[in-house]
Amino acid sequence: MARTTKTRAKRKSRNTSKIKRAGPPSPIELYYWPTPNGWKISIMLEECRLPYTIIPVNLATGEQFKPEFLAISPNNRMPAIVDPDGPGGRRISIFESGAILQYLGRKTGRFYPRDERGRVEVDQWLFWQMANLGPKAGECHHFRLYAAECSPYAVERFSNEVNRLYGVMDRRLRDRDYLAGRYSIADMACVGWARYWQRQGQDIDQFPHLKRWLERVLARPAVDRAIHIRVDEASKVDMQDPNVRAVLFGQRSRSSSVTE
Ligand SMILES: N[C@@H](CCC(=O)N[C@@H](CS)C(=O)NCC(=O)O)C(=O)O
Repeated sequence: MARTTKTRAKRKSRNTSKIKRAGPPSPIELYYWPTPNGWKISIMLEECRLPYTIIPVNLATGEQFKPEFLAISPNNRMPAIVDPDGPGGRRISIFESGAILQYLGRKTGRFYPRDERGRVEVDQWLFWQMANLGPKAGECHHFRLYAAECSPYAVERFSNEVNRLYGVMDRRLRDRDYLAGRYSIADMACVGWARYWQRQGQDIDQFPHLKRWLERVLARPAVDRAIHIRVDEASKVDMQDPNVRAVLFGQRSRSSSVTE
């Protein structure tokens, strides 16, 4: 896998020359491709100013199926991270963007409240994204943009679901700036999907509170940096290329124990 390095400078430390300091934190390895799920983690890393290295996982050529990637992400999906300074000072690997966000929130104490009530608020909206907005918007993109044949039923079904979910968000945001009150990992999980409302056949003006939230979150410098990380190979992908489509669509179990 190609490796691009993007390491944030360590923040200035106070002058404590007599105190022996540990070295700079080892960069977190982010297995990444520029999609709404990948952005969740690049946003959190940028917001926390954690040092990290991007390891592109070229989904178009099937790098998600390489044994070394499956060893850390058995569902053949990115994002995944490896933190060399995990619990107990030992390396840890994590897959599933929601689990990664919670881990980074606990590790840094940022964007994920410590008090139980605050944490439950964030968890509800994070899980809502993982179980609803992400999967439904993903299918919406698939049937509207990538499906080989137009399936009006599927397009209507998933466009309606996204519309319903945007209505849920809009109501939630009527009397608060962010999904869980303060800006949190729940907002980071949702913004990459919501910014594609046009691709999902939606009219953002139907959702004024969601629209303002989207503008607010996208205006954050860390979010702007995170969603514009350039991965050269990704900009060359042609989703109409039969080889790419063969990798991405129609995946079935690859377990050797499965017989057809
Ligand atoms: N629930 C997973 C979903 C991740 C996911 O669907 N990633 C997509 C890109 S957005 C992927 O890696 N696709 C690879 C493939 O379809 O083979 C998460 O949130 O981490």
